[in-house]
Amino acid sequence: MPRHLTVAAAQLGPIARAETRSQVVERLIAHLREAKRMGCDLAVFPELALTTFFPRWYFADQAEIDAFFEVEMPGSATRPLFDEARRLGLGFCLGYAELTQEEGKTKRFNSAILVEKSGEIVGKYRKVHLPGHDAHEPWRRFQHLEKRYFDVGNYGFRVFSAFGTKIGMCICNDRRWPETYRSLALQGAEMVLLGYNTPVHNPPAPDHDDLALFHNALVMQSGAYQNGMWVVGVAKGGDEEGVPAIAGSMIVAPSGVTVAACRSDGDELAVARCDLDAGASYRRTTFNFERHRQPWAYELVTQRKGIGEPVVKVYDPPKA
Ligand code: ING
Repeated sequence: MPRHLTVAAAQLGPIARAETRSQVVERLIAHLREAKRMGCDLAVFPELALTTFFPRWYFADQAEIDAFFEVEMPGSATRPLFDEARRLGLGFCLGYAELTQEEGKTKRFNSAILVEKSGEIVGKYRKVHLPGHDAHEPWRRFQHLEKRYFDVGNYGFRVFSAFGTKIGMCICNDRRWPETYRSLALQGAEMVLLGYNTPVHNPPAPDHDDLALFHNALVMQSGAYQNGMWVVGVAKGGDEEGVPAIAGSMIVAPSGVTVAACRSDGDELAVARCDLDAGASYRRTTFNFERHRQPWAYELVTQRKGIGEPVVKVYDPPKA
């Protein structure tokens, strides 16, 4: 019996700093209703989908920073989103800034949750790869202070049984690192959901700017194909507070082919009816991890003894 999941990449255009949580939640609810009309089971929202991408600014005052964080999920402003999703019978994935107490310490994470059609939170992820810098760097046209404002995610990469499949999550910069997809695939993930805020201009490497959309597609299509998984990547795009960000939201099949994509850089849905068995032929042949992978070979085995020839430890490969 074929298994299908109809998924919406629920792209957002800019969120102004002045936009309240309730105003943003109204936009998210409009997406949920349209996704339901289009027959979706699941809607995927971008990274930090409740506020403007605040790491673009340096704030000296912690209280100003913390105003962008959620101290409970759902909270009063986000409960209408959960209620509407449950009423519609739709699940969703939501990126947000999480402020929490752990072992008596205040922690701040760039997080995402997976919410089933019942309205229950069935998965949570905290961003591992934090890009950018932690000190204020006035030379930049805009800041990218994720390393200053967030702790490194402490859940690692995990897979959640939901929507009749196994779903992994990651966030934005995570999508650029092949280990992200592989560690989820090794746990049996059939689909990876991710949101992103990606400025067109990367101050330390302006020569990469023209390739921003190409790199965006490259990393998600590669991740999908090399692991026989569906990848759903959802942007917050457009010119947000004077900083242009790429859009390019897309749904990529395990073949690596993009089967649905947004055309605008505003609020837009891209929808695909995903065959959850589409990855099987890749995982059974080309990317049969059990048959073809050689984990012992991937260790970094070179070490230098002072100056001179690297010492490379030679392994006797385990008997096949
Ligand atoms: N944003 C960017 C991303 O990885 C970035 C950071 C931009 C990295 C351009 C490299 C080049 O898509 C976030 N939020 O991670």
